Amino acid sequence: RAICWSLENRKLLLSKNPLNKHIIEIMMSKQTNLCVAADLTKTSEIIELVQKIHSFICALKLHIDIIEDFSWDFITSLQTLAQEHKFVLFEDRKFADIGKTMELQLNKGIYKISSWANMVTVHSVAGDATISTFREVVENQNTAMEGCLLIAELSTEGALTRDFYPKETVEFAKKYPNFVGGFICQKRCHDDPSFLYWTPGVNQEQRGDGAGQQWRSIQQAVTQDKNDIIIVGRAITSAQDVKAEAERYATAGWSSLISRSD
Ligand code: BMP
Repeated sequence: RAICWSLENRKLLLSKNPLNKHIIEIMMSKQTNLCVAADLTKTSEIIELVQKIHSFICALKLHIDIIEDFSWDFITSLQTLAQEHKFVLFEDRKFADIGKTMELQLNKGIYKISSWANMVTVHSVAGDATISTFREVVENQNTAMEGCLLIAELSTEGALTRDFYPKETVEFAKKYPNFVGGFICQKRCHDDPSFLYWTPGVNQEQRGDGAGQQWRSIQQAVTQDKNDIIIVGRAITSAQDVKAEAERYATAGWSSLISRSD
């Protein structure tokens, strides 16, 4: 039987995973599959950005370690905005170490990521035992964490995430369906609609940044490559009119998603 990939059809399946349940509800009620990458280095810049774009996003992706004036007030402000305007806080930490070290990086240090991030990225390179340790930590503690995404494929030129790599990553995810919500990938890397497929490397105007990043259009990312959620950074954050650009990406992203034929 053919799988139907419409969100409506996948809702029940997706809702078995706590992270995906949260995301799908936001996506459907706000009609957006846009995640903005807020790669800015000042807390005030991030807050200003969110104030402009909150209606158009399902997730706000951060690299907390690039912020120069980190504070707990900043986290509280983000949490208030996320609660009020319904989006998830996504820390793109790309954990990639032994389980014990990942646990320390998740819970300790300056940022105490697990105390506020609803989701994080995890590399599959260290093997699935590390993912299982990670899951245990999250399940046995009182954290903000709802789940994670595994990095199946990177967007950069020459990335080693090819050949067997995405496939083996999918095998790891299948072992922890309650914890792994989906993948960071370029092309939909699995035929299971209970995962969400998130894709960076999206820009309507430019094709590369001269530093290895490879961009393609929303149409390519969603219609051809069959991803669900687009992750967009500079195309929006560097725009003259940030709000209008966020709206343009959200509208185009959503219409590509809902008009996809499979
Ligand atoms: P931009 O749209 O400005 O290129 O930003 C893309 C964002 O997605 C960055 O935050 C980057 O860290 C992240 N990212 C990526 O570009 N490619 C990947 O394969 C994985 C990522 O997390």
